[in-house]
Amino acid sequence: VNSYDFKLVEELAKSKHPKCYDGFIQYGTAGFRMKANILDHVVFRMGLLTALRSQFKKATIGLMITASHNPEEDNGVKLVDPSGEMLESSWEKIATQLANVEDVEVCDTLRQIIKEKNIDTNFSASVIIGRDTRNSSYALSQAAINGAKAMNGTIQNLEIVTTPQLHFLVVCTNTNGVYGNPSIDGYYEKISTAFHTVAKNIECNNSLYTPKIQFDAANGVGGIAIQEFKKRLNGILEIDIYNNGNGQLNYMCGADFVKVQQKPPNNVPLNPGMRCVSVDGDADRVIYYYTDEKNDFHILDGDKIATLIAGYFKELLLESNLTLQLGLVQTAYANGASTEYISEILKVPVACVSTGVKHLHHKALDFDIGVYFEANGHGTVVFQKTAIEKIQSTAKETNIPRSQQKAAQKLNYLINVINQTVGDAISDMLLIELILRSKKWDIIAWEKSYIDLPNKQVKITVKDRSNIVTTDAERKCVKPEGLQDQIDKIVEKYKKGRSFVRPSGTEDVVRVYAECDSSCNVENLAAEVSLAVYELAGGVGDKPTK
Ligand code: G16
Repeated sequence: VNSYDFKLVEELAKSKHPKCYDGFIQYGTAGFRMKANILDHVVFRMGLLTALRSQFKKATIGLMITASHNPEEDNGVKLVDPSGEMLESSWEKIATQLANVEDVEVCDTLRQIIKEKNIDTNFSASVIIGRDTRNSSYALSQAAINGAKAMNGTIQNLEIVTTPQLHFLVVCTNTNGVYGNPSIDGYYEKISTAFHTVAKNIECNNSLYTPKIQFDAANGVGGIAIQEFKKRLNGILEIDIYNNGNGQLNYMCGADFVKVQQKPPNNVPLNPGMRCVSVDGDADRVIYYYTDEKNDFHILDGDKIATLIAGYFKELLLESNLTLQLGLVQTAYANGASTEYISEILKVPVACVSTGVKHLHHKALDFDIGVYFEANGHGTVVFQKTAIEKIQSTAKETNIPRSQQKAAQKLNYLINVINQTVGDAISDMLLIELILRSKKWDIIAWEKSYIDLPNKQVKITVKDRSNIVTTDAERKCVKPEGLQDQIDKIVEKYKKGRSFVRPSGTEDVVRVYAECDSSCNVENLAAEVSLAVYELAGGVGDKPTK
């Protein structure tokens, strides 16, 4: 403990990064997220904590400054564990405690963490820091650096990167380069090389698939990354980029806007049948969409992505005669039609967990190959080490039918297109492009695999969203009393009806999800449930109406 300069830490906590917010703040779905102007002390303290986490795990830890899909004036901080996963939940509690204590208590809290976790303070802490393109992100990243440095941490500042790039680098560093070269160039190189290898063997002649997409970068950091991929994939995939930093971040554009509003983003031309992609502010979510000849809008969300990937991997596993257990993980937001399609048609085991990629990622590791996606487009595929070894040995096997070996080879290359460390909008998009290319599908053929039930998401503002408590992977509401009974009664009236409510972990709202047999009915269902939330959970502002 003596190796730290606690005097300096206390000085910084009191004078340079003082607490300027009295409310209770919580490590949420993806770290702390709030208005950027009250976040400085939180980020400084997370810098301190990251160094301790690094010493505890004896590995490099990541810290990302971003509020992802939230509006420009918000910001946030999330910690990345050594294997690229989100921070372990027991440490979320520690992070919450440290973020809320008074300035004078910061050092004692650190001492307590060191003692309780028996941290080896002699281990040299190592932290990788990145930030998104928000105006507030630079200053906040400096606060995080001040914190990590005060705890003697060695810092690698990546400056502006996508969240998935940061996760990638953490894993590459901790695997000593086995997962990939620990540099941003290494990230582009690994993914684009694998993309080239698969794509060059798939002809696009006589195919519904055309190698061209329109890309909405949400005016965020995804624009920088896609620009680099565009260069590297020149001649193999044409990418037209829109909302590339000339407008407000996530405003009327981006994956969250498209999914929640069920509308195309601003500034992207509507060319009937053209495959369009929207990512979010830190490029970890992806949504596909198109408009048809009648200008009707069609969305292909995380559920459609998950089923496309799982279906294709199942085909490759059959062709390569590999017996690996493939599974899919969703949340309560998954469209009922997708879950039915996965279990009845694809016959792939499906699990449902709470919102937050941290939960999905964890569950997906139960399978040899785990595909996980939230309906909002956040997800990836994870492979057990033993599964990769089996795939690789079959890919090298010459004593088997050529088609079997070829399928294993394809799987082997696809693994390198995927950023397994967390949902990565661009690597996901490139995987989808390769699958569509292989299947000779345009976006309409893909959409036809199953028909989504009409669905709607609504945000309700309440006095205190922590009054809403859920269970059963957020599908049932246990508090406030009586709300679930009301929801059940409402849902009963709608054919194929389903609805649930949960407090958001990234915004100060309660989310309502509804789905049923028709788009007209789903409006009513969502409105009725919203009203019940408003009335029973202390709604503020305008009352929801039918
Ligand atoms: C984050 C999480 C996602 C989650 C989303 C919304 O996404 O990483 O897993 O689905 O927030 O969470 P909530 O409904 O609790 O607000 P992002 O892209 O904003 O980091």
